[in-house]
Amino acid sequence: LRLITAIGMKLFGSTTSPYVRKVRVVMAEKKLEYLFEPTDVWAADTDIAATNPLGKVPALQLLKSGDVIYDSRVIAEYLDTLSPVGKLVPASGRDRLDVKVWEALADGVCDAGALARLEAVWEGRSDAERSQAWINRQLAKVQAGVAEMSRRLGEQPHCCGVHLTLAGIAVGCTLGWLSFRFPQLDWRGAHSNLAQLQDKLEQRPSFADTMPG
Ligand code: GSF
Repeated sequence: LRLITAIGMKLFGSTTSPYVRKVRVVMAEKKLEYLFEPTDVWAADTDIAATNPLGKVPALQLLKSGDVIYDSRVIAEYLDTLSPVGKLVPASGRDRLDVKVWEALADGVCDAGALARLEAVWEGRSDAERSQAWINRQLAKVQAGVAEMSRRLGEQPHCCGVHLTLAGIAVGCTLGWLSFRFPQLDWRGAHSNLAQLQDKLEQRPSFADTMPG
């Protein structure tokens, strides 16, 4: 007997975005199927705004209703409700709060890193318009955020509790993106506990199949 399930979701995204990767890893860990629509939000002719008025990825279209949901935190939390397989966000209380703060921290590091990178490389800005002071301000947040991840992790094998949660997924996507975009930051050299965590995460098929680039 073969069970045929219609694929009900389309994910708009790129293979370099850490936020998109977070959603793809959640999909894989939850064993959910989806269509992937490669989307370059920086292309001159992008029509992403027709899907997400904020012009950003990830955006997830629910094919039955046509509704589009964003951003990655909303999508990840929604996906976790779709299947009981591998619960990634605790239902309530302190554990739930911990996972959400970890995710905010990990995403916040990417937010600051992305602002620094865009200031340095965005084509819409001339060299005279680029501010090194702004880049430094954002990179300081990246450094402080990574240090806080290391402090929070301590010697635990997981960010929260005794198995993988959305916290670990968000942290892994952030660290992978930092290695990809800011190799000179050398977070591995500075924080061996995070390096150990990342090595374990990257052995999971969900991570191995979604390496940035
Ligand atoms: C951030 C998405 C985002 O900045 C989320 O989904 O969690 N808080 C949101 N996406 C970037 C791509 S990337 O930097 O990963 C994006 O789409 N930027 C386009 C733009 O015009 O800012």
